Amino acid sequence: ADSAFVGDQVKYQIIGIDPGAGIMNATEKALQTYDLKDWKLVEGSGAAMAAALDKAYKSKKPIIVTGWTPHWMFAKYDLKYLEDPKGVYGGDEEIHTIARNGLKNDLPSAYRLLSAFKWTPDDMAKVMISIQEGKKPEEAAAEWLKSNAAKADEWVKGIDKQEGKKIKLAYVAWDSEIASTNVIKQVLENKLGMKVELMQVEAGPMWAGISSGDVDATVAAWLPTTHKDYYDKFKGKYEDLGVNLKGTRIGLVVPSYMNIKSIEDLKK
Ligand code: PBE
Repeated sequence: ADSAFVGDQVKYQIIGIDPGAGIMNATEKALQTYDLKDWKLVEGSGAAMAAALDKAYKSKKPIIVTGWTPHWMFAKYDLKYLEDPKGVYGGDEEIHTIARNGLKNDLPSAYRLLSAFKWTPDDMAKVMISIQEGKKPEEAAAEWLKSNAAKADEWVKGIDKQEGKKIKLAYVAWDSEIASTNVIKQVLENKLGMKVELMQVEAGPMWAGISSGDVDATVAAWLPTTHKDYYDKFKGKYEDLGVNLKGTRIGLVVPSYMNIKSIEDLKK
């Protein structure tokens, strides 16, 4: 029933995503910090989390998920972040572009483009939403680039082509990163003439791949909080090319019809 304690309503489960994601570490920390001993964080994937949310939402059932912004789910459903008075999930974040050491010398044009790549949460959300509505990631990226040609022109301004040169980008199958990675891939290909290989991996291997030099770059580093462990662990073994998007957020997300406001409400 609606009046039951929220823990009983959702079987003391928080629906998580892939185990390497920063939000999973943050949520384990939250369970400790808020002393939520009875609760369990369920591992899965971004897609499985979204499917569980969709199912619950359609029947107005309670559910708690690990969520982040930008994400299409905030356009599709009426959702809210649970307040985090102890600040476990950090505040506003940024997404950074990270390159392997030596990329500047080996692929200077790609390096310059990757350093110049910058867009907004709204831009990213547009690509994510059209993928969610059924477009292939390549189509959605191409359409966004067509209607935002001035932005891409700005990123490549004054940069020489590197016709036929190969570059390897790593990303994790989070909806936000599927969007950004497909956009930058097409700019590297269509504007600089490069051949781009995309490697879909987990978060740990993504950071390890760049740090070992097996991968050239990623546009999927959430900082300063979400990927702090990776950022610190591999320090010196990669180059931080700076921010490509500002104004992200992570946390626990519930449908607005749920009668709780704060992570503290999860404690009996
Ligand atoms: N995310 C989306 C990632 C970063 C991008 C919030 C799921 C994470 O938790 O590592």
